[in-house]
Amino acid sequence: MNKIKTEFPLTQAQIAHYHEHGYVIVRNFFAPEEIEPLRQACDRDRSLNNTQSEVDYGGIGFKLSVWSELGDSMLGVIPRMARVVDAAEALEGEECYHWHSKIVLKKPTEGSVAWHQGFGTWYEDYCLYPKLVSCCIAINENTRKNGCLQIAKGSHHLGRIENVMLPNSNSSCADPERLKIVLDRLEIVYCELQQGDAVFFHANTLHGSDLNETNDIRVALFCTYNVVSNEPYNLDNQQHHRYIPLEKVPDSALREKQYNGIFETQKFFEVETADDPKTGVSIRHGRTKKSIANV
Ligand SMILES: O=C(O)CCC(=O)C(=O)O
Ligand SMILES: [Fe+2]
Repeated sequence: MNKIKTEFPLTQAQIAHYHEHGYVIVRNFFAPEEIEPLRQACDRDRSLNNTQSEVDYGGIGFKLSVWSELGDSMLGVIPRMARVVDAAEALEGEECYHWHSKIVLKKPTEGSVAWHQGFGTWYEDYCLYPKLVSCCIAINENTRKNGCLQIAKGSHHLGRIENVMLPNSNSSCADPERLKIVLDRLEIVYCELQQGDAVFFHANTLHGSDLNETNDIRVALFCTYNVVSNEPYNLDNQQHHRYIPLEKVPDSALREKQYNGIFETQKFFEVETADDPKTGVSIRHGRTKKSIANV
């Protein structure tokens, strides 16, 4: 058993908010100085060591770097930190394992993300239940102006919405007809976050974001966890989604610089570009699918 426990557990009120609304914002989840080395590395190398895949919605889209193996780079350490893992397990009420993590770095004028649910595609990855939770950590300030994450409040109660391919795109999104009604009826929450703030959201929570209209980058790190009992019932072509016990690290890991480099040594998923769909393997999942870009 892993004895490491967080010093900063979620409160009962935060857990209740998540269950009622499908998300919860946790201010100061990380101290800015814990996260600052990652922000600087992203700013220095905006291609993240050439690891970004492109999601193309017919001209405007966004770029993301995805990984599932967790080593001792900063990107391997953050998803294993006690405060993140314990929060995921408190929200799910079960042992969790790492599904994948990704960095979405929006340069100026980049980065519109069409509305979707994570479970829209994790269902296609043969997960039976929407028992996955994502933690979005603001690596720099995420604002309305630079295209922060948006969430449709309470949308996790809708259940799974069919995912459809968008025309002239390598990506899918939630069924536009249903989506229009849903977005008319539900409140849209702009998750404006300071560096180090985080938002946890449910696999069925509809989310998306707008373009970055500032002259600076917008960087968010997403860590996604699945519950152990919800491991895909078919792991063909997605061995990286199998259950591997998490090796948690203490909350002090970043403060004490217990990591080896930022992302230089991190192993990422293979890069795919919008006009090079290769074998039809999803850039976000390594899944054998026609769409290369599902979340
Ligand atoms: O970075 C964002 O604004 C949202 C990205 C997202 O939802 C995804 O990559 O699945
Ligand atoms: Fe997403």
